[in-house]
Amino acid sequence: MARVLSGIQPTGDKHIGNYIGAIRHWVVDQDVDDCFFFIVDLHALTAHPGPAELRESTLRVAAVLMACGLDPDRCTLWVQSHVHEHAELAWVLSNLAAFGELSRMTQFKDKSARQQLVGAGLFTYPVLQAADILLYRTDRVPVGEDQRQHLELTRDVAQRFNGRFGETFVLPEAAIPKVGARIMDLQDPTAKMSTSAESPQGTINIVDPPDDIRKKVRVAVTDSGREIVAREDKPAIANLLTIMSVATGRPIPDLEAAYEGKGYGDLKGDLAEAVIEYLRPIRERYEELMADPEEISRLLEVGAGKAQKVAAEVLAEVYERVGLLPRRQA
Ligand code: ATP
Ligand code: LTN
Repeated sequence: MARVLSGIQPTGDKHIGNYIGAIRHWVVDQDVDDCFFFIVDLHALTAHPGPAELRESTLRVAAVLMACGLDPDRCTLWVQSHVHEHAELAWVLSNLAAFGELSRMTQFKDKSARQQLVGAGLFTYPVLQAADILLYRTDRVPVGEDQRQHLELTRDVAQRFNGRFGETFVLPEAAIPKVGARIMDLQDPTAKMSTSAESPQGTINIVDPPDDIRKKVRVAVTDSGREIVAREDKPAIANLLTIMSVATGRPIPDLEAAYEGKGYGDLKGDLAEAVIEYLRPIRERYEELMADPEEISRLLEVGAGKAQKVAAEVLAEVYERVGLLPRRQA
């Protein structure tokens, strides 16, 4: 069985881009492979969230993941900071990641341009991500398009470590879906849908109430012309058609044929209703789960225990290989 692993940030409400590009694939993977999914609260610190907000978002994102169908009985689901080995391996690996290569990370360049205090943690963010992945000897990492560069760095760091200290880490493959790996912002179809977008109107959250979804779709930016086709010169319409295709299970060419001669307003009306129906069961399950936060914490604790068993073993091997003196048994 392949080892599959991925992480998600506890920032804001997770959006339909996260669901289409990543989470829905994890739900399928958990029945096929040995799956590890976690909430990256240590990574979230790089964006300087308030303490109360971070604690609350972490629990909410756990509920969203379970509502989407991640089942703690069928996968290992935990909070990153509960397994201290992530941070420890990151320190070791930070000595194998070059300053130059970290400086070239596009996410670092984008995010640092928007922050007042650019912390060293934002710079070494991809090193912590490499530690997350390598700590579990991961074969496959299902993620959206924006994570491709971080996965390449992870492989480079793993190769460097193996070359210097002997075969220790598995080289992970990124698994990026062909359709929906980059859902765009409804207000700006040249930018990816994101939690940190300028306007919340461009982002459909997984647990948005139906009226919010109707409004966001209604005011979505469109392209010039009237044709409903997924062409490169029609990025806004192509994005709406992609979301429609995923939500209805109908291939894009079928949708293009069905909307021939119709207007943007027709597409938007149908899209809003399709998205509402697509997300309805998730929102309902989310409300149920949020009524019992104690149970969410309990499930996360079970997950942390399972994850730590693997992580502790791999970290001990790494410490040994790099020459850290073992602590004498008492
Ligand atoms: P931000 O954009 O504010 O940094 P985020 O919305 O990307 O946050 P993450 O927790 O970082 O949220 O992402 C979780 C998963 O969702 C990752 O695998 C990521 O690649 C994927 N993803 C994020 N945005 C999109 C998108 N617009 N389309 C498809 N997949 C996405
Ligand atoms: N950087 C990722 C989140 C993340 C992750 C990981 C994804 C942290 N560690 C390990 C896959 C594997 C993001 O911003 N989506």
